[in-house]
Amino acid sequence: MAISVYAIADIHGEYDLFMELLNKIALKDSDTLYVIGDVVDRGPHPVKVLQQMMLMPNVIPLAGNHELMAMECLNFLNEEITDESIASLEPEMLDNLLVWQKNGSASTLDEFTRLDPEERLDILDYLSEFQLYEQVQVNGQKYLLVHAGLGGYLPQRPLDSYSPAELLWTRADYDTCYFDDVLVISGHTPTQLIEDNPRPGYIYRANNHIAIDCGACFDGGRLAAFCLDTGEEYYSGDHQDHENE
Ligand SMILES: [Mn+2]
Repeated sequence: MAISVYAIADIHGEYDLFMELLNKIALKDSDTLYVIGDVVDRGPHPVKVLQQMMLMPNVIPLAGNHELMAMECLNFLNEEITDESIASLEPEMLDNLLVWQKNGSASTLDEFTRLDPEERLDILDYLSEFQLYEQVQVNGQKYLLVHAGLGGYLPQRPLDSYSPAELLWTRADYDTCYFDDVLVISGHTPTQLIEDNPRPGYIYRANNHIAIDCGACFDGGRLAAFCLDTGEEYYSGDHQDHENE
């Protein structure tokens, strides 16, 4: 039986699009699916997507900048209020909360607060497993999977020397080929926003970059899956505005 490897990025709470896309690629238990960050925030059901991923041992989750923000804030908010936690509400934590709020935290917080304490801890445990990047080889082709990056790029710089911010916040430089023999698959920047992209809103390939965030949570956007074995692209139906639930 042929085994396939797929990548999806920037699901952003779009549970229905995620399920539709899983159906479309007919993901088998023996296949591997890398989810390259930004599962949470913006769209309606971030926690529901996380819980679905938790049921799937063949999903390998990588962190996005939104998971970084959510982790910091949820770990803080989930602690019991004590003298100590009030004292730790320093300007830096207030700033973290504000930045997260500006970046679409509402749906994540809303679903998270509806969970019982045990379910909350399961979510926090799961988020703590998310890796910063992953290197894989499929059919002899090397890939680097990373949400954004690489801030402070230098050709000889070892990957483990990049900071979380450089990997998860800095937009990829699609004009620069980072590695001659490695294809870099990233999300973070909706392909609608890549300059001179002939196919905005679809997977973008140039200079050994494969950009797969097709703006699922935005009007006119879609969720994309990239098959590392075949280079095939799969898309959810176009994003529809959903009713508020
Ligand atoms: Mn994103």
